[in-house]
Amino acid sequence: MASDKTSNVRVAIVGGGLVGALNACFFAKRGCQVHVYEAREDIRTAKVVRGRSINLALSHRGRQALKAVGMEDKIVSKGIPMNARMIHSLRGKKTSIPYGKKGQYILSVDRANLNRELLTAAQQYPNTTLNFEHKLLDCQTEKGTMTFQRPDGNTLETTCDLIVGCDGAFSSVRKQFLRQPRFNYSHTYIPHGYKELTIPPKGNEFAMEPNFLHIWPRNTFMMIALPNLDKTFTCTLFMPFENFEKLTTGKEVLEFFEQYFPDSIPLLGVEALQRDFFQLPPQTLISVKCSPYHISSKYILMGDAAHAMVPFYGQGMNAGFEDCLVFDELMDKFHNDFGTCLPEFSRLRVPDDQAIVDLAMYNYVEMRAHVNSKWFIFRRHVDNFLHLLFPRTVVPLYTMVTFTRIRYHEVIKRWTWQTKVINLGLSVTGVATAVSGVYFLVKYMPDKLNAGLQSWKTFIYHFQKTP
Ligand code: FAD
Ligand code: EGU
Repeated sequence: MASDKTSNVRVAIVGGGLVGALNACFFAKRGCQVHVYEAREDIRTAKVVRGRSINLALSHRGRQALKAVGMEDKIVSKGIPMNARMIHSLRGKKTSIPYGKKGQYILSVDRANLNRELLTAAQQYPNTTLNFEHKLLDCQTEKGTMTFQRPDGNTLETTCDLIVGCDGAFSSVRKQFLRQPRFNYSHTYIPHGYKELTIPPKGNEFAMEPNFLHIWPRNTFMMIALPNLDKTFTCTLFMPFENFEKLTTGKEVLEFFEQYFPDSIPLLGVEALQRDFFQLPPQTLISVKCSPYHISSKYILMGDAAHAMVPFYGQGMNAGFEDCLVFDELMDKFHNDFGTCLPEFSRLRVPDDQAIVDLAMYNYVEMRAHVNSKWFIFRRHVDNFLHLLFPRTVVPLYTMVTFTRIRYHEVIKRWTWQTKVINLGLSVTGVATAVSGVYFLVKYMPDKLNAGLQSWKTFIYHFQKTP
C-alpha cells in the first residue's frame, strides 16, 4: 500500500554482514521497524573474528550508498587511499599506474571495522533491533513466516511485512526462492582458491609503499596486497586448487614463492610464510546468478545473496551497497509501496548485477589466460592513451565500473561500442597505411614495386611446385 507513513511497517533483515547492516540503516532512516537477524555473534564483542577477506577496496558506488545514510566520512576517514596500482614484475621491478586524476582513488577498508560501524549506526536508530546468534533455518514463503535457531537451542517463529535476504553467497532466504516457479538460478565455483597472508610493518613503517594496490600478475597465479591502518598489508594469493594441493611442506611453499613471488619473501618473512600458509585451507570462490530478486511484495534479495561474484573487479560489496541505494531511491519514487518497489527493483537491478558478475568473471578468465606484468602495464597504457586522445568517447572499462554510477549493463554496452570503434579505427588506419604505401611505391619507385611483385610471383610459383 503506497503511503508516506512507515512507522508501522515491519522489516526483517536476514544477515548482519556488510549489506544487511547498511540496509538496516536505510530502512531505519525511513522510519520502518527494523529487525536484523544475524547467525553469528556480535562482532563488536566477539573475541575471535573469523571470516573471509580482511580488507576490501571501496569505490564510488559503495561510497555513494554510505553517503546516503550519512556514513561516508566516518568510513573514508579510516580508509587508506590507493591512488594507483603497483605492478610487481617477476624480477622485482615495480611500476606504478595511477587510477586516474587526483581525486580518482579507491580506498582500502577493514571489513570488520566497516561492519562494526554500520551495526552501531543502525543500532542508534530507536526503531532498530539487532538479534545476534539468530540463524534463519527456514522461511515459509506462502505464509511469510521465518524460523530462526536461537542460542538457547529453541527456535523462534516470526513474521514481517518485508523480508530482506542479505545473508550472503550461501543465502538461506534464496533457498526458498528455488521452490518458486520460473525462478532462475545458477552458480559456478572457479578452479581457483585463495589464501591470505600478512606483511608486517618494517620497523615502525609500512614495508611497501602504502597508497597503492599492489599486484603480482603471473597468469595462472596472482597475488594482490592492500594496506591496513596498522601498517600491515593483507596479501591475497589466488591459485588453482590443484596447485595448492601440490604445496604440502614449508620447503615447497618457499620454493614456490622463490619461483613466482621472490620479492615478497623478505616482506612476508620466511618463517611466518611457512607457518601461515598452512593455517587455513584455501578458500573457495563462487559466482552466483539468479532472477528475479523478489517474491510477491514480501521477499527481496540483495548483496551476495542475489549476486555473489568472483573478486576480480573489487566490486562485490560496492554492487551490494548500490543495491541498497537503488532500492531506497525506488522507495522514494513509489512512496514506500512494496508492491511496486519489489518488481521494479528486480527489473532494474537484475541486468546490472548480472553485468558486473559477468565482467568479474571475464576479468578472471583474461587475467589467468595471459596477464603477466608486462601485459598488464601495456594494456593500461593503451587504455589511458586512447582516453587522452578521445576523452569523451573512450573511457576505460575499470573507470566506468569504479569511478562512476553508470549502470553496469550500460558499462558493458559502452565498452562493446568503444571496442568496435577502436577496432574500426585501427583497420581504417591500417588500410590507409597500406594504400598510401602502395601509392608511394607506384609513384616513386616503380622498379622496386616490380621487383617486389616478381619475388612474390617466384615465391608463389615455388610454393605451388613443392609437393
Ligand atoms: P556477507 O558479507 O557474506 O554477509 C552475510 C551475513 O549473513 C554474514 O554475517 C552471515 O553470518 C549472515 N548469515 C548467513 N546465513 C545466515 C542465516 N541463515 N541466518 C542469519 N544470518 C546469516 N568486494 C568489494 O567491493 N571490494 C573488494 O575489494 C572485495 N574483495 C574481495 C576479496 C575476496 C577474497 C572476496 C571473497 C570477496 C571480496 N569482495 C570485495 C566481495 C565482498 O566481500 C562481498 O560482496 C560482500 O561481503 C557481500 O556482503 P553481504 O553482506 O551481501 O554478504
Ligand atoms: C581482487 C582481490 C587489478 C581486492 C582487477 C585491477 C581485487 C581487489 C583490476 C581483492 C587487478 C584486478 C580493480 C579495482 C580491484 C586494477 C579493477 C581486485 C580489488 C580491473 C582483497 N580491481 N580489486 N581492476 O585495475 O577495476 O587495479 O582482495 F589485479 S580495485 Cl584482478 Cl579499481
